[in-house]
Amino acid sequence: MTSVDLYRTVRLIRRFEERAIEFVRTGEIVGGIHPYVGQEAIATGVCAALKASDVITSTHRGHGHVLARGVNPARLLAELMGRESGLNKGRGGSMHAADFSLGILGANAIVGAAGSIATGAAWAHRRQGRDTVAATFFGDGAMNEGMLLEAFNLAALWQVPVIFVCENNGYATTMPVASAVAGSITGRARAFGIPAFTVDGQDPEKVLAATSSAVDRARAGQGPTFLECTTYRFDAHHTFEHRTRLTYRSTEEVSAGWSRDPVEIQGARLTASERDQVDAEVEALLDAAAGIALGSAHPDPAAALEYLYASPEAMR
Ligand SMILES: Cc1ncc(C[n+]2csc(CCOP(=O)(O)OP(=O)(O)O)c2C)c(N)n1
Ligand SMILES: [Mg+2]
Repeated sequence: MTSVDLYRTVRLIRRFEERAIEFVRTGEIVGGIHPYVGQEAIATGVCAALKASDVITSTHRGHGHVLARGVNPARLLAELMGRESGLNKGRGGSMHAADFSLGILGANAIVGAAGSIATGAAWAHRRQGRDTVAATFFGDGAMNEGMLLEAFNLAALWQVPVIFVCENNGYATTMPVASAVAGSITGRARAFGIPAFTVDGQDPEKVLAATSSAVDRARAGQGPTFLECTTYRFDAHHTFEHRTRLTYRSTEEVSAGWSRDPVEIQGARLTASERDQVDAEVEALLDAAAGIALGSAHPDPAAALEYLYASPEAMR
């Protein structure tokens, strides 16, 4: 994966999210989204270290994860707009993107739940003799969910090839980490005997390097690794926040966050012309995606309940 490729992904996620926020404002996306703006380097670096046969699980803030995994932006945007041509036929929406053909076992709106799905999947693949690695993304808030701690336990006990990626953006909704998490985040993983590292989550190359080592360990049968990627959420917890006057973060704090922008950190590694070319490619891709999504039909209300209880086979 070249520096240009990593830049393309961070830029694609950033511009996808900015356009999605705009579609929330215009009402094309109903109900809002949890923007991934500021955290793009994590999805980019982690997914760049995986093979096509590997699997991931994602969260309520999951657009970046699935884009980095190779989902077609037109199908994701159509999904957010509830259209029939969406990734999940418009039935899943922002928080449930899944595409088994790309190893995306699903975003999950239940905080802390997807870690156990990834652990179970990695364990099952290993029992079937495959060399699959699972990466699971979750926030600092998930560190207080029992289900995730149970997943750490079995992953360590059974040496499951899973990579736990904690995106520590400093807050769970409006709750600062220091007010919610006792002890240290990596210390919790280490308590289960899981090697745990803190990584600069604003730099895709550092995330890629740390994840590559974790993938090597997992494939060599050495079990799980925990990566705490330190980051900052530049935008709202959810777009509803744009219409409120929450004061849990000062403007100074948010500006300080923007001073370590992953798009700029990676962009600085490209020449000006390389960067211009990628930016133009991304805009063209997203222009086309917006055209396709806006031109797609809404599902027939009479068919609203179809696919909700589909077997995994039906989602292919
Ligand atoms: C089990 C559960 N409890 C509460 C919620 C409501 N909720 C949605 S997002 C969120 C905050 C999650 O914070 P974090 O894990 O740090 O992720 P971030 O939003 O910062 O990306 C909460 C409490 C939920 N979805 N699931
Ligand atoms: Mg958080």
